[in-house]
Amino acid sequence: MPEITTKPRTQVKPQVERPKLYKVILINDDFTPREFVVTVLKGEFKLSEDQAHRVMITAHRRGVCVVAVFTKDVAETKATRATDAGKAKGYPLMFTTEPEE
Ligand code: TYC
Repeated sequence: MPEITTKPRTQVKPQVERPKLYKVILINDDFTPREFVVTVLKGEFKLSEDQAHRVMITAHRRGVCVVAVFTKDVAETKATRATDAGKAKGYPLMFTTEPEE
């Protein structure tokens, strides 16, 4: 029996697209104790003591530091939780999110 082969006429779009990623950014302030910033970075972002200290000191010196990159939902949830951890102690500690270029 002869085989009938058909060629697809249209290009099939890939089914999965890479989700857009968002940076979580730590903002410096003059009031939040350094050690508290390090504790929040370790707790919420699972950074090591060394990584957390580097991120904190970079924000302290330069004004801001990228903490990590996540999907939009995860970045926003973590930024909110980390900001709220400071608020709960009366500190103006602030994390924001921003889409990656
Ligand atoms: N600048 C703060 C201080 O001197 C420490 C600090 C660092 C606060 C980084 C916020 O994102 C921050 N106590």
